[in-house]
Amino acid sequence: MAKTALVTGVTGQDGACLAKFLLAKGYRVYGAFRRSSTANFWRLEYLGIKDAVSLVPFDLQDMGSIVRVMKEFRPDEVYNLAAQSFVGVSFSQPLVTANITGLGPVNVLEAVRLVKPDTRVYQASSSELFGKVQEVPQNEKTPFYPRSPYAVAKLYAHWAVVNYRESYNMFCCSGILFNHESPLRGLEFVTRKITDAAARIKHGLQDRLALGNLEARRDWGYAPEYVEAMWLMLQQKDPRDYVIATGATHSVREFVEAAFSAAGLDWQKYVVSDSTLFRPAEVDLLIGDASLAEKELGWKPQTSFSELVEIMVRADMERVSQRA
Ligand code: NDP
Ligand code: GDR
Repeated sequence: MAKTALVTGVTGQDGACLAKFLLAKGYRVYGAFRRSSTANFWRLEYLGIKDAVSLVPFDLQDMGSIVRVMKEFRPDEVYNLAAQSFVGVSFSQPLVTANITGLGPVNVLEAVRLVKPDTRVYQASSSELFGKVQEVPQNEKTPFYPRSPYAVAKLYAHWAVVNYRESYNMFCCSGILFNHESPLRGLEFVTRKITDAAARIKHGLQDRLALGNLEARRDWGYAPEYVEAMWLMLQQKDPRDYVIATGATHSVREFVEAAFSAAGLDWQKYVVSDSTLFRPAEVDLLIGDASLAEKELGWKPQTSFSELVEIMVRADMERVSQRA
């Protein structure tokens, strides 16, 4: 019998990448998506898997809808990737973010507990939990210090997972994933905003790129590798939370330089600073130590920073040239 997985947030970057990964492993994949007036399946179409995923409507804020999905499909594994995931917007929409990103995962945990408590649950935690970092690099034992409504909400969900594991002996765990990017990244995130702009400027469709804080440093990895780590966590004998990261850090400025250079452009001619894009509180430096994941999951990052930038620039150049 094929294993079954429910992936929430299947229309997002990670949901689409994970669905592709699980299908290749022979899983039956139920992709949970929220209804909107305009269909948003471009990532599943880009990966050529839209028809292979069984799409089920639900909303993370509506526990009844998750209970119904659990009762109908009784999945072996649930990957809860759905969230209001944009840190910048969380400052202007803190309550929506708290409801979706903080309380939403508790709806999933409760639905699993009530309907099929032996289902294994993965929760998408984040390096944003480290925020104002208390040590460098950050590992599973580093104290948290969230710096945004998004991170505060994720912290609530993170501890809810620990609590369900300890209270009900459920197999649930969180991956504390550092930033991971790909050509499927949303355009609001800085990497994709940069690679898309570089491609559009190169093709004469745009003449400037406004950015906020260029000095923030992130540990950027390649998304298709990170979804494998999610799966590995649910295949272990015992549930445990893991940091997933590359162990290298780069500034936004370095990302801009590399991306514009890959597009054959001098970034200084096009990039302007926009103070409205600075955040009320910033996470200045993230760099992860994923040695526990390497030891216990056998997981190691494969794609370097410069390879990641090239993959993203190439994909955006192709996309833009097809439209131009
Ligand atoms: P995206 O923003 O690309 O995707 C988020 C998904 O959540 C979308 O499918 C979105 O649906 C869905 N969603 C949002 N609100 C609801 C809701 N109320 N009900 C149902 N679905 C909803 O995020 P990523 O794929 O990049 O990230 C996946 C998860 O991992 C998120 O939880 C994110 O916070 C977390 N994370 C991501 C990291 C990264 O670097 N990418 C690093 C660490 C953690 P719709 O398409 O309709 O908007
Ligand atoms: P982040 O990603 O906040 O780390 O969260 P994002 O790409 O939005 O920001 C990274 C850094 O770049 C700076 N920055 C800008 N950011 C955006 N979006 N737009 C700009 O114009 C801009 N200029 C500078 C930001 O200030 C920040 O320092 C991502 C999300 O995927 C989360 O869901 C996830 O949990 C974390 O990564 C790990």
